[in-house]
Amino acid sequence: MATTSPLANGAAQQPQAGVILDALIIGAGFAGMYQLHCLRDRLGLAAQVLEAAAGVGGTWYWNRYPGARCDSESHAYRFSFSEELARAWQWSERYPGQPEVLRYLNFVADRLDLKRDIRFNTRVESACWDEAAKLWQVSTASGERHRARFLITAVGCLSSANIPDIPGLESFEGRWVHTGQWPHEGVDFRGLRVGQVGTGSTGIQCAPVIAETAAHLTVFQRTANYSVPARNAPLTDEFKRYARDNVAEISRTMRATRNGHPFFDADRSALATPPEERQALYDAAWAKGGLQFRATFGDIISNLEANKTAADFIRAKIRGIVRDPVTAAKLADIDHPYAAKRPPIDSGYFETFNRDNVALVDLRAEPIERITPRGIRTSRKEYALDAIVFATGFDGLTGSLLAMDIRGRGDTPLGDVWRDGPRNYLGLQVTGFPNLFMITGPGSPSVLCNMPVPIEQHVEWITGCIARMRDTGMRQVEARAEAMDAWVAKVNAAAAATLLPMAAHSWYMGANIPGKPRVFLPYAGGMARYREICDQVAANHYEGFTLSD
Ligand code: NA7
Repeated sequence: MATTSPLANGAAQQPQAGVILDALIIGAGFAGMYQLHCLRDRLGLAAQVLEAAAGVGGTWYWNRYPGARCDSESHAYRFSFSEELARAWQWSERYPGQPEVLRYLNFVADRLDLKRDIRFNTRVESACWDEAAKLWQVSTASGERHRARFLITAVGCLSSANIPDIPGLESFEGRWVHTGQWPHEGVDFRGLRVGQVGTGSTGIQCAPVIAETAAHLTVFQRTANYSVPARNAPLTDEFKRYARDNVAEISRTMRATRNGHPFFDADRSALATPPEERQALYDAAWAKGGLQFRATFGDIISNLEANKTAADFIRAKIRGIVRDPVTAAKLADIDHPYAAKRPPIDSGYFETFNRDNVALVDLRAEPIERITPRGIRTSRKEYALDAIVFATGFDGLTGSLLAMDIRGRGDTPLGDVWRDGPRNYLGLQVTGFPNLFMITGPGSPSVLCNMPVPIEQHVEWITGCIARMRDTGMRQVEARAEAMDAWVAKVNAAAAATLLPMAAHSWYMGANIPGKPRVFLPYAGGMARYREICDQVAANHYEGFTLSD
């Protein structure tokens, strides 16, 4: 391996293509940035990032829709590997908005001097394992070819936009846009009749903001959703001081909890708590707001009866907020357990339906038939629209990986190995794809967590593995088939121990994408447990992997 980066000449220009690198990293969000820092600055390797966008940020580069905001609390939405770095940044709100998160990631990239080793505007199209040379050959959309010993995908879990294949979209005479590909110059909805399709976390964030400027907003709801108020607000000086003075303690808590958030699930049971006390605890959690609502009782995501107490509480809140009883009934007609789909948090979502310029269309009662030049036609009528916002989510966890043509040993496409659903070991490696690591792909706790936490853990584990290989003169690492089979079984068992698979239409199951195999994608056993397993594997000489020269 190179001991210094051939690219590290300090020049503020795009790094060159063509040299053989120790590692290529795909994506410059949280994951790719930290992986570059670890390999280049800690191990002294020649590493480079290829990034499709014109800047760093990943998800936060693309998702610029109105109201885009992080659902993790700001003091925990950060890198934790450096106390100094954590103290050097000050968030302004309880939940940072997209522009502030993007500023934070640029701040980190500049502070660590990462941009000189990131090739921007470079979309990877294919990656092929060259068995003879023991190198990954990577090709980009602009025709560049790169070679590297290790290939690390840091492509994000939610970056392949799901634009529904609704007949007639091409005939629409107004403007349409997907929230995950929002134009940088913004969209001016003033005076327009807007239709919004989708009521997931994104739709719930953007509807209240769009309604403020649009002449009229029609929300097309296929599946009614729970949401808890975020209670976003500027941080007080006192809280800022707390966050700065307790960086290490907050990071320790994030690493110890099931979901990487800076709070533990209560260990009391909803069922064992007397109804009046339970109601008071839910009231307090509702007043406090945020994802912590889910942690009010320890059995909410594992016991259906316990879950029903949370679900009924939220349904009652919806009916209490929304004045029109018909609209309230549609919004509260939720068909899955609370938090079995990703639980949104909001800033005035249900209240938005009390505005005169907002209407709800229940697609279960009147499915979309087609898009016409003038709007959306359901089985009941045509809704006249000037603009359509697709808040329809992503081909999650596997979409961005399979969008690249990745081929392992024997020219085998990853898509073939994953035909019936993704298979890997620890979420990190696929048998037959030596020296390819995935950060927060399927089989990782990933999207069930506060994302920086699994990202840092994966990056540090991968860095440790590569360091061990360097120190022992090994050139190849590959997951063993039996280890991969055992991990797939563990991922399935972990999901089965929760209520999560009960939301049959969730993107956790791949169910939002027509034709995608229905498999529970992330590891639901908890981040803390996952970390223990990975540490054990490393301590046992990378048990389940074959390291060879
Ligand atoms: P989600 O959570 O996948 O939500 C997408 C929404 O779009 C959801 O309400 C879907 O209904 C709806 N949808 C998708 N396709 C269609 C079609 N064809 N017709 C009507 N409605 C449709 O994506 P988000 O962007 O909101 O959130 C993704 C993650 O980003 C989120 O979980 C956070 O982690 C951040 P469905 O429920 O499938 O019936």
